[in-house]
Amino acid sequence: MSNVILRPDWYLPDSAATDPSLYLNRRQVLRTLGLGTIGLATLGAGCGNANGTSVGADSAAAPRSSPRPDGPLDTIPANAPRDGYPAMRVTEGFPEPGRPITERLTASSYNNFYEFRNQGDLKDLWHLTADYEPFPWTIEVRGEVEQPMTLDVADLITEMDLEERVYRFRCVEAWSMTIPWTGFPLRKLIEKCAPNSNARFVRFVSVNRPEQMPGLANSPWYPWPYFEALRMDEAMNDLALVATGMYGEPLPKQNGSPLRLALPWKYGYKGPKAFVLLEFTREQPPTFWNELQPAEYSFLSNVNPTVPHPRWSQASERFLLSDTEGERVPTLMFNGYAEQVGALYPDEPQG
Ligand SMILES: Nc1nc2c(c(=O)[nH]1)N[C@H]1C(S)=C(S)[C@@H](COP(=O)(O)O)O[C@H]1N2
Ligand SMILES: [Mo]
Repeated sequence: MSNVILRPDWYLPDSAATDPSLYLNRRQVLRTLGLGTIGLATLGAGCGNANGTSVGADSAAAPRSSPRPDGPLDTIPANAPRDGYPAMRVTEGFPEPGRPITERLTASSYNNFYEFRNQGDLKDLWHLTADYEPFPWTIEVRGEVEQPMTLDVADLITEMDLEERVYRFRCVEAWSMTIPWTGFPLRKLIEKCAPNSNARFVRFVSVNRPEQMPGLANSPWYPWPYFEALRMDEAMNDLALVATGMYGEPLPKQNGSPLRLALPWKYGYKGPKAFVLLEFTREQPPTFWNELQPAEYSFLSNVNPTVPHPRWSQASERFLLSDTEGERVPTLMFNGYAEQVGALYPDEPQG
């Protein structure tokens, strides 16, 4: 489907990006930017008064046996398939992001992945992923399908034509990045699953391994495992991507290895990481954040600057270019993808 294919440009060695002092200074830098405050506000949003820092996180932590990774990119699993990497960049069918790509180390060291959250700087979790072993990995497919099946993810990655897509990424907490994902359309995965004509929604459930994921052990008040869902017409949209990699390589663990969804018109939490189940349903399934705080996190959760979060405006966002550069910019309708997805949401204010 692509006439325009560009070779990714960020393979050029960039010594600045690998200077450890950059990420060692992160906390300090983010505090200066005011991001620490946003993070704390969101913690309250997500789990009410069950504030993670008040729990004896160390005593509850899963035993950690593997050595701490040296840096955020050392968490790319050694046994992740690399066939098809780096993939050719596709630019047809959706707009250019209109802003530069976020620095790679920032995208892999400022994360939301509650299964790994511990204490302190809650975004700083890459070093807690040592015990997590994504491969081998299978996905169970069930519900309204012709035939339930189990898919091996390494096979899937090898068999799919991988492509690179540079998407804008917007978290509900009002920060954003620009990410070069590697992956394949969710539509292709769904076609492989062969849903029947009763299927109106598709539900995703993330992995639940408390012995490998310290955040699971430390936050029993959440309804683990993480669960999300989309309407079928959303899931079949061209923009919906199954990401298996980023920046030309397989996903680091903290970014959702071995696979996660990238839905650029929705708030980040609509894209489950590390899912192990795909279930096709007739009825709208419950979703994790919506179940916890329905007034704050809707089922659709499209990026919409005219619909404020009850506790903050969504009209603008802090665009994180690097650990030290975070400019406040206006948020765009459907995160800039209104032309691609606006017709799916006739009831949503689009002014
Ligand atoms: N399983 C799972 N998936 C998840 C989350 C999570 O905590 N657990 N966090 C979500 C949120 S809030 C965001 S913003 C993105 C963050 O992706 P990143 O860390 O790769 O930027 O993942 C989403 N997917
Ligand atoms: Mo998020």
